[in-house]
Amino acid sequence: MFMRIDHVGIACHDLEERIAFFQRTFDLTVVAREINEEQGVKEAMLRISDGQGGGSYIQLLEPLGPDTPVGKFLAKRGEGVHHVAFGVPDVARALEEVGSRGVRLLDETPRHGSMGSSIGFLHPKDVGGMLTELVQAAEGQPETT
Ligand code: V0V
Ligand code: CO
Repeated sequence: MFMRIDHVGIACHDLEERIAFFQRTFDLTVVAREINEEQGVKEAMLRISDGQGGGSYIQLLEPLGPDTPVGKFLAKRGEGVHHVAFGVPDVARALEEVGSRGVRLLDETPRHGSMGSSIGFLHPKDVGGMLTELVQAAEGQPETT
């Protein structure tokens, strides 16, 4: 079902500061930035590698407010790894399959994700404590801009 690790999502208080750290420390490059109102985040994608069907990235996440998934996470746990996202060929189908295997879906149907992707989240309590995201990359990935 999984083709790759699409991204690791990292919660931070200050997106610009965290981007600068990852750039100067690991020589990573920002390839996309987005404000996603529905998810309550301002985010940046830093490319690690390209691959067939999509690349792999670090996703830095700053909450748009305290009453958002990342805002609540920061208040409760502080900065750090927020979720792990796996690349799948068909996210709607993957959600359906995983749901039928007894894992609670936070999204019954795919939502809009970074860089035109379609995404869906699984409940962390049903995945051994790891908030898990399934990602179907946009057509035409990997992007090279
Ligand atoms: C909460 N819990 C976590 C967790 N967040 N465990 C591991 N990792 C996390 N990130 C635990 C929490 O400690 C509780 O355990 C339990 O789950 C229920 O949490 P809660 O605090 O009662 O509930 P909420 O209201 O904080 O909601 C948690 C969930 C929420 C996971 C349901 O954050 C959610 O719906 N997330 C999905 C959307 C999201 O995260 N969007 C932001 C990324 P105890 O204390 O009861 O043991 S957007 C993104 O990645 C995009 C756009 C993209 O990739 O393109
Ligand atoms: Co994500």
